[in-house]
Amino acid sequence: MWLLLVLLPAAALPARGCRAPGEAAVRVLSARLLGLAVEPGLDADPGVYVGLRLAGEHDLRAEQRYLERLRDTFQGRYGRSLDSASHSSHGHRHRDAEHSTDTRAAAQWPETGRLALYLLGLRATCPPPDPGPQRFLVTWLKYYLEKDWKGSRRHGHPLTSYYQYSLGVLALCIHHKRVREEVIQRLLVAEQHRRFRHAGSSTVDTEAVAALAFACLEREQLVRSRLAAELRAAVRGIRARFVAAQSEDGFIGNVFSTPLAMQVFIATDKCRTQPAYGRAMAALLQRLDAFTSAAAMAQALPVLHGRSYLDIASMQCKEEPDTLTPLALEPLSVGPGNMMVRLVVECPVPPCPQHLLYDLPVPVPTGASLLDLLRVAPAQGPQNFTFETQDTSQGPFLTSVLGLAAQPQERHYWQLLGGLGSSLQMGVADYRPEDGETVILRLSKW
Ligand code: B12
Repeated sequence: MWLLLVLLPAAALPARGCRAPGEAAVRVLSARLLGLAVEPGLDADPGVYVGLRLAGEHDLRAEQRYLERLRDTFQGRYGRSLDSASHSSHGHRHRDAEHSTDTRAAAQWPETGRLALYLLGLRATCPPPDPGPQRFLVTWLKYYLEKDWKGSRRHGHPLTSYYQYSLGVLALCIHHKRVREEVIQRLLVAEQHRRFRHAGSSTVDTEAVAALAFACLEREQLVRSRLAAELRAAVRGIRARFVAAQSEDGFIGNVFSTPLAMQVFIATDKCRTQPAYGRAMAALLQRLDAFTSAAAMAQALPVLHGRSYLDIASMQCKEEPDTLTPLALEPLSVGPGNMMVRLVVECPVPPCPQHLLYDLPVPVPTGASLLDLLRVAPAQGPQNFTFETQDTSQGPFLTSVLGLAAQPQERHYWQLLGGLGSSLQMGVADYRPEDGETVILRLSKW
């Protein structure tokens, strides 16, 4: 079955004339994403659905079931008007108690990015779903963008992040909905002043999504000509910075941000003329094995089919090859030998009792992940080593260490670093330390 899958020709999908490599490995990646999507237990994720829809081959029934799972979540939360949500949050009684709790929660903390990805997914669905219920979703997304925008005025940044804010602008544009020019201006000014940087991460992912939003607004003619010219200049600047930032090995930012950066070349029709694009594609094809989480795979698949999120706006429902079958990821082997990794926990921000909370060598089987290591880390004195994670489509996100939970509203997070202080480029489940290495968990602000 494995062999058959690899030998079958991949469907060619030349979208807007950008090269789709059509390699067997790309098809395997699609099949693995499908495998993760049909796995029971994991919550459905709108970004994963977008990835499945922008791939070349499909399992249409599995995609339909996945969409139904998403619909259950999102229609429950956003399937009614904002007015009814604000009424229910002021104590009005509802027949459907569960529904009203869900809508009330929605009215509080913006879920800009997930809602934007869901709307992108709906627009990428064939045949197009009934547009009626989408009306409320669009209103909710506009409301979240405004909340984010106000947050950004008070604190100097959106309540969620510039990444999510950009996704919000992009999704409304793909649905051909206008947003206030001030909302766009704020993103543009942040880009012009290079405000996307935050601790421990490069700006490439966020710049790429912002550039896609700008390119969409310009292409769909949703802004006045003066602003359109500014957006065009910003996209040109971002593209030039990507070319300058490309490393010797072909990546832009790192392996995980490269697909998003490549989307900008596709969306602006530079994929055939810009050599950086071809180099990035070659580099990506060499490292498809790095894409192990559903979210990472879903972000890589569009460019591997020569597509960007902007193609969703002009998606035409033709017959789609219903030929994909799910493939399970083989677990990586560990052992037989053992290794020693030094685990350090640092807490340098205000709520911390002291700076250094933990520092011990931990014996683990060779090839163990950081997550395996955390599970067996020994007690230091009277204190057991404890930690908590939360499942996301990127994998388990470390939320708490030694009883100290990072407060997302304070923009605190448990950052993962190597011994020399460099931020790791993978999460706890994917990172595999080497013998003798030091790993630091540090409560940081981003
Ligand atoms: C913003 C962001 C963050 C913020 C998230 C907080 C927030 N409220 O927004 C902060 C700064 C906390 C963060 C932390 C980390 N991040 Co980050 N992050 C991003 C970014 C730019 C956008 C994510 C997003 O908003 N997606 C859209 C929303 C709608 O989707 P979502 O699924 O709801 O997003 C949530 C999860 O993605 C989660 N999250 C964010 N980063 C990570 C990383 C991992 C490994 C996990 C499991 C979850 C996770 O927080 C998001 C917001 O709630 C992505 C870029 C990208 N290409 O995806 C990188 C990205 C996901 N992060 C990455 C990494 C490596 C990390 C860290 C491991 C860095 C480090 N060395 O500490 C840590 C996670 C450590 C931990 N505690 O487990 C990598 C993941 C690579 C991979 N596939 O393994 C990415 C792809 C960046 C990159 N190009 O390298 N990140």
